[in-house]
Amino acid sequence: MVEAGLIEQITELGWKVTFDGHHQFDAVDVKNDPPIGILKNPRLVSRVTQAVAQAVGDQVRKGVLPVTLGGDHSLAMGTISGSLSVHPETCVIWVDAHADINTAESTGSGNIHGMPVSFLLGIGSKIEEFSWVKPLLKADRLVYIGLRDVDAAEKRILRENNIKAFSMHEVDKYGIGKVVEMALDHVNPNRDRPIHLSFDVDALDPSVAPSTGTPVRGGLTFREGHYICEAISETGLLVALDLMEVNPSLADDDSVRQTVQVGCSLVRSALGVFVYLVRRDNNNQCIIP
Ligand code: B3U
Ligand code: MN
Ligand code: MN
Repeated sequence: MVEAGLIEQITELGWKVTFDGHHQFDAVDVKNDPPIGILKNPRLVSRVTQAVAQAVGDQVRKGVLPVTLGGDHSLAMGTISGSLSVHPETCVIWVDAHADINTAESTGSGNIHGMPVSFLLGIGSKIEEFSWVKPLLKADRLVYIGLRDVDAAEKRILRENNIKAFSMHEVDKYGIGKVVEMALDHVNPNRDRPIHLSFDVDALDPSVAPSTGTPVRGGLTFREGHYICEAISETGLLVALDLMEVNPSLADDDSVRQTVQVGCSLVRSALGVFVYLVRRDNNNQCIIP
């Protein structure tokens, strides 16, 4: 996405952009990373996401809007921890085909990208390696859009924790405009809380975004995906953005080009309304313009 010109495109919108570089997290030197239970690459994922939490938190604290491009959606454990460490009242809009809310007990795959939300909520058994992740996210500050591939155990977790989710069924039923409005009414009824948008590109239909690890048919159209970003941009409350699971190593050249372009385009839409954002008063409370 960076090679495809994203930095220039955002600059063109009027933002002053600082590119932080392609983080390879050289400091994260994990030579031996056997599974913990069935969790795969736990030390690597933990250390990278912890570094991301620090990087994102530092930017949000300065009043800079961090855009994190990924990569495995477990990264959102880091990005959302970063946002919440600065603005505890932040609400999260999670756009995805998947709920990514398995716990260490419920996961069937052991893939940590299927689990970040449970870590952020502090549900499921605690894993020492991830003890740095504080349960700062409240279930009523989280809303999903685009779900269509949710494990039975995840459905139970969503129900038990009373978590609001707008699946593709609701998108079909109400239309995307109404769904975004209802989602915002749920997590941000007075439109006064900072918003962290975590957008997994596999929320889009695979015909729109094919180069991703776990495509699922029946997803958001090109316009529905963009509408979500535009509507959130319009609130003026966006404090951090993740655009995840774009994987240029998957699929043919045309598919990669198409997916990278749609990823850039979603980021432009989310940053399209140029406003700033969250300032603080003397009591360290957000001042929303
Ligand atoms: N729920 C399954 C599948 C999955 C979740 N997120 C993705 N796939 N990308 C799991 O592995 O936890
Ligand atoms: Mn995801
Ligand atoms: Mn997904």
